[in-house]
Amino acid sequence: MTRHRIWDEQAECMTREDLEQLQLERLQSTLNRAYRNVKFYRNRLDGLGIDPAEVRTREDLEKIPFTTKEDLRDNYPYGMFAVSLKEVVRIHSSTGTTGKPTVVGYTRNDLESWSEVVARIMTAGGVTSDDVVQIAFGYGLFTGGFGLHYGAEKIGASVIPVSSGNTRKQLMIMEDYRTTVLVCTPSYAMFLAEVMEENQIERDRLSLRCGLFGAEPWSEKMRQEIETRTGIIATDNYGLSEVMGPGVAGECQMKHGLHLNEDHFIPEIIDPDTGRVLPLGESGELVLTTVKREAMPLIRYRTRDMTRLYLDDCPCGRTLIKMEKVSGRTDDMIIVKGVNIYPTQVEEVLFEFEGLTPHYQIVVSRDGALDTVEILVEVNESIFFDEMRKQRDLVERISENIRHAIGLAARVKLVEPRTLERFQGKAKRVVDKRQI
Ligand code: DLL
Repeated sequence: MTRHRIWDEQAECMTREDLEQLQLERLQSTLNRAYRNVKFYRNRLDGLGIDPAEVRTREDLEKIPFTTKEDLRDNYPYGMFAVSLKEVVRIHSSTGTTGKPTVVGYTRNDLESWSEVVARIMTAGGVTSDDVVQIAFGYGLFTGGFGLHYGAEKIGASVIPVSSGNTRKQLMIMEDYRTTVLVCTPSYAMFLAEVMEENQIERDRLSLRCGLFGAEPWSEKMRQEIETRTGIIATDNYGLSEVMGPGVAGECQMKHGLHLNEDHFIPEIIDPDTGRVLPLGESGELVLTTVKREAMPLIRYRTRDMTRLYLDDCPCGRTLIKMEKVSGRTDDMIIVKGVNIYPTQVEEVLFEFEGLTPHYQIVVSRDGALDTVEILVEVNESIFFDEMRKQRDLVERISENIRHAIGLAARVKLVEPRTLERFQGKAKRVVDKRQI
């Protein structure tokens, strides 16, 4: 086996002891700066009588309250900045589907750190200076496009900043410019694979080798489907704009958990209901503290993402803590009759059946006092033309497996090929009519 490439061996392969020492030093300086320069943190710590100098261990960090999305909104637009605007050289923001978006600032050093951590996860995903990288994430306020762009450039790859959308053009570029690495959301990769098949673009006419996918939850089954249909190695990478953007964590080609850049972000897992910190290995909500960021340090930021942290001996040699593939967001999770459902659970089941496409939508409605779940699943042409009896039989089998997987009866409805919406960015899988 070839030696695994590592972008920054010193940072990514540290002993746990050295890493924890480094984290602590950086944490202390972050807390001091946040206390001195961000009114929100000063008021909060003063209110609780906490002196940042008292935080001497990782356990002490637990005394500090969480920072939430609401806190960022309350301090809109620049209230969370720890530097003056003069030092800020870039501004991004989160999508802000509800209320005001959250604004994120970067100093020149922050941009440098950002491109470093993205270079790490891209190298882990297989990117080298010989690659031609097609970035089909949106460029703009969303951090996906620019984030991956600067990481790939740092590695020295040839970057094509095509941005999102225009699927035919994406495929033309992919073929003509001999793209070797595709960067986008997994749902868009799936859609590209579909359009490739429709247009009879054979896999071997393309030079694609790897795909680095992220920005939304996706199941293992979805990975297998993308890999089989496109013939590439697909890895997952994770991040969020509030703490920086992509580059927080990413899989290596072992595809067994995401290496989290712990020298930049201290992770914790909490019980989302009680806020209690859970022991290593347990599943819960990921909380991140930035320890290198200058413009906007965040202390114990509640990501709302559900995952698990663990340590293992990854054959790639990285010693950074691992994060399991994110199963979903606490706010994407639908609670029906007290049962928690994540779209990825439904996705896993759908992939078990022949004749279905990976396009689906979960619709939750309220019928009187009763909540009902309907799952719309797009079928492919072969099933569509099948007789009614076969279709009914398929619906029954899907319903049975879904009931088994989520512990709840859902109505399954097959819909015609190409009728559900396709997404060029993040897919929206749930329509919750109860809130309307
Ligand atoms: O999605 C940053 C990003 C861009 C990550 C490109 C990876 C690649 P936001 O728009 O702020 O930032 O959305 C962040 O997306 O809290 C998760 O809920 C979700 N998310 C991001 N990556 C993954 C992933 C970017 N690999 C929110 N798996 C996060 C599951 C993900 N969910």
